[in-house]
Amino acid sequence: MLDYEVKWRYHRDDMNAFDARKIASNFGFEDIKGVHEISSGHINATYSIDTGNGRFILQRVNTSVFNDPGRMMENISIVLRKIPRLFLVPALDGRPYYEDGSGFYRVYNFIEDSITYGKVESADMAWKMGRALMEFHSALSSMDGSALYETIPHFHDMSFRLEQFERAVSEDRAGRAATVGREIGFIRENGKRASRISSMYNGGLLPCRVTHNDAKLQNMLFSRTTGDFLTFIDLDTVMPGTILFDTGDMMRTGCSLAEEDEENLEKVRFSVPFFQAMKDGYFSLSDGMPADMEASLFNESGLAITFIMALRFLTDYINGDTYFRVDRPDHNLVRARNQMRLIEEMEKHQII
Ligand code: ADP
Ligand code: GN1
Ligand code: MG
Repeated sequence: MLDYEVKWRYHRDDMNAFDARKIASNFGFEDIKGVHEISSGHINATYSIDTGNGRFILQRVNTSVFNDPGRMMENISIVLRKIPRLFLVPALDGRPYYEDGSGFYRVYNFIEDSITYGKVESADMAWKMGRALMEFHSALSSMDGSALYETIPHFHDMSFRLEQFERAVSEDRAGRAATVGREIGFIRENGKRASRISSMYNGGLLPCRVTHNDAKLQNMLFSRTTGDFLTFIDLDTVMPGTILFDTGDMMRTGCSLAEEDEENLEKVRFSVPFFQAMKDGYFSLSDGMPADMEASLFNESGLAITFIMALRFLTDYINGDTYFRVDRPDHNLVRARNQMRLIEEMEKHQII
């Protein structure tokens, strides 16, 4: 069986099929009143569990994506000391996770009154996003980036991602490459200019800091009642990086008027007012951060990260959907096209 077929099965059949009640007992929860699947993330399997002591988030970590989850949990434990509201519930043996032959599991407190969004709804919300990201960066700015373990090596390394892409095209394991010639052309035409930030970071021209690396809107929790930002979640990729990886992800997901997988490209428009508000929010708290070089590349970070997502979604489509959770066969292709359109929109508005 081909490797990608095994992973497809993992996503399709097995991904969410763990016995949450049984696993929860290893964290001391015996009286589970309800279990609800949350399927908005693309990587892990997530449930909310209602217990006699309140609600919690139980996750099975995707260990084909995170190869050393024990070390990843060490990173997360360090970072959580600096982040308000979110904490891990230890397993009965005291470790911040439980592991057996069926998988690798962890429990977080459930952030009550929280909501996540697939797209920004107002300039005020965009401002709050910007401010929240700067608060996150500032909270971690005293830490030495290189002290953290790299949970996914080369995660934002554009040359590496372009190599993976070219390999996927030449192997063409799912027989899809011939149907996406236009999209392959887009990647090849724009790869070089979109690589600038990644090359500068690899060349030591940008500070190595502790960054989130998945700072998309859906990984930010807001209050349902006040609309205020509550916390970042999904800390699995917190590791050394440049803050531009995060500002780019914030732009990618916070300035588009459509969700990442909107199929109707007419709806994929870049909001200049949201962008201005987000930027104002980010720079409303400067705190000696970012450095001039980082600040000058803020707009370009939107290109870098939107491009890397177009590239990764298209690569996954060509590989036969081995990585991101998909709900339908063309899901990754739709996402890739959506991101390409967003880049065109950034150009149209002379943001990049
Ligand atoms: P993935 O790595 O698969 O993206 P996430 O950690 O982002 O998984 O979690 C998936 C979803 O679960 C989030 O988008 C959010 O809706 C919800 N979620 C995760 N952690 C919490 C939490 N501590 N409190 C409330 N909701 C949460
Ligand atoms: C994945 O786990 P989730 O859904 O928050 C992915 C990110 C992508 C994002 C695109 C570990 O994030 O890199 O930007 O999908 N996470 C990983 O929505 O690959
Ligand atoms: Mg997530």
